[in-house]
Amino acid sequence: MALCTSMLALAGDCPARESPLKYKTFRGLMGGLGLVAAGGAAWLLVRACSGSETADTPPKPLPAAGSSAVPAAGSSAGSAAGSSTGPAKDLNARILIAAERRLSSDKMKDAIPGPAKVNLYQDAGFQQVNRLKVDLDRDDRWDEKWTFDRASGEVKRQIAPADDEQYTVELFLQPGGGWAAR
Ligand SMILES: [Ca+2]
Repeated sequence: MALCTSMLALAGDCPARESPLKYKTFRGLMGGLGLVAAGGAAWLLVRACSGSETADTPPKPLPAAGSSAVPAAGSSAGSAAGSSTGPAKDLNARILIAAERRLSSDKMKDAIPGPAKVNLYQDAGFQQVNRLKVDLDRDDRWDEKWTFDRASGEVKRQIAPADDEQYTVELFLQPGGGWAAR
């Protein structure tokens, strides 16, 4: 039996080493191969048919190709500081929601999961977040500072377009939801 083990183990065919588990694995493997073969045959069939019928009608783009048009989250971090479309708009909406929080301390670091770092601050005397800072690219330099005047409802957004903490752009949240300079 030792001979069998040593000789046939290489071929994976030794009866002494046969076990239900191994048989199951074998069955699974063969089943998988069968599926692959069936899939390949079906693919060839489809390809043959479509090849004869779509000579003058280009195939529709695959759904996967269309999905690539959707911008990936955070793909434009750092360059979209002043933008009001796409991921930046989504981020701004999430920031405004986060800013409605009432913190149990004076600060909440990294309050929004994602590529941008957002720190919330609730200074003494405030019952909810009254300012926040945004680091779009997490380079430890703030790209934006937001201030919430809870009495008037005014939301001021100061932006450092060069990511150098020089806040040269100042925008205010408009009643309709957009941003505008004063
Ligand atoms: Ca930054």
